[in-house]
Amino acid sequence: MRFDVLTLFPGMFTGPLSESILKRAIQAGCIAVVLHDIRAYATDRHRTTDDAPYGGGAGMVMKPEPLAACIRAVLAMNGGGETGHNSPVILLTPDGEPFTQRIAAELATYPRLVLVCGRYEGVDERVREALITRELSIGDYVLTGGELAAMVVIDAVARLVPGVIDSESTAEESFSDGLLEYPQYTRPAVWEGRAVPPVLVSGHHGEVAQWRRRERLRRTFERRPDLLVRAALTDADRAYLRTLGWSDPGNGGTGREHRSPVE
Ligand code: 6GU
Repeated sequence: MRFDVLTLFPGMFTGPLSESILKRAIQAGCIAVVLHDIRAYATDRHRTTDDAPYGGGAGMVMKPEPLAACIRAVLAMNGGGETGHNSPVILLTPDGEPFTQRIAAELATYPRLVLVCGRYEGVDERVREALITRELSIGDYVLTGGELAAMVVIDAVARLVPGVIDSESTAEESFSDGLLEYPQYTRPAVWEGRAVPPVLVSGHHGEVAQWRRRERLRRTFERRPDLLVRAALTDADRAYLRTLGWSDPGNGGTGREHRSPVE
């Protein structure tokens, strides 16, 4: 899988891509990250990439011409196959669609993603209309630019690409089934007076599995009760959650408050 990243600050990516799992994934050829400096597509003497907003106001807006030229040049580059045609062109922007594990899994099915990092107070709206196919935000807070958000998307998508990490790790994890993870322990059995839960050293695999399931349910109920509406719950899960004080919304997991009898 290939990620083309369009940015005014390509240096922001070199650190995260040079360590650990992403470094190895690149070395192994599982993923490629190609950085494109938008400033290289500016044609004036000062290589200008931003300008004042029409109508006035604070900050600067990314000019359409260099960004459009960069996007078009990148789409015309052939990554050694049919990768150029249906690649999503994704703008990272705080007013985008909230990025989720579901979207990461969907993006991991493409051979190539084009990630456009917005800077300044924004990108000229006409470039968004003409060339951007999707807009993503990584949460309800404001970053200085889309670079760190693009890096988050690359990380979340890359680990779903076959061969990047052990597939056992992604199959059962948080958000795939809508529950948070159970707590983890390793040696020593007692650390600073705190013992590991005895069930984990009991050797009873069935009891370990039940304990872990219940810990996932308890954590999700305590920390992210909003996730329980869409989680895949069994009758036993619901019974356990009720012992914790949870009341089943009873809407069939549709997330709707009310359901008319004829539906
Ligand atoms: Cl994608 N960009 C910026 N600048 N800020 C953000 C964001 C993106 N997602 C959350 N905050």
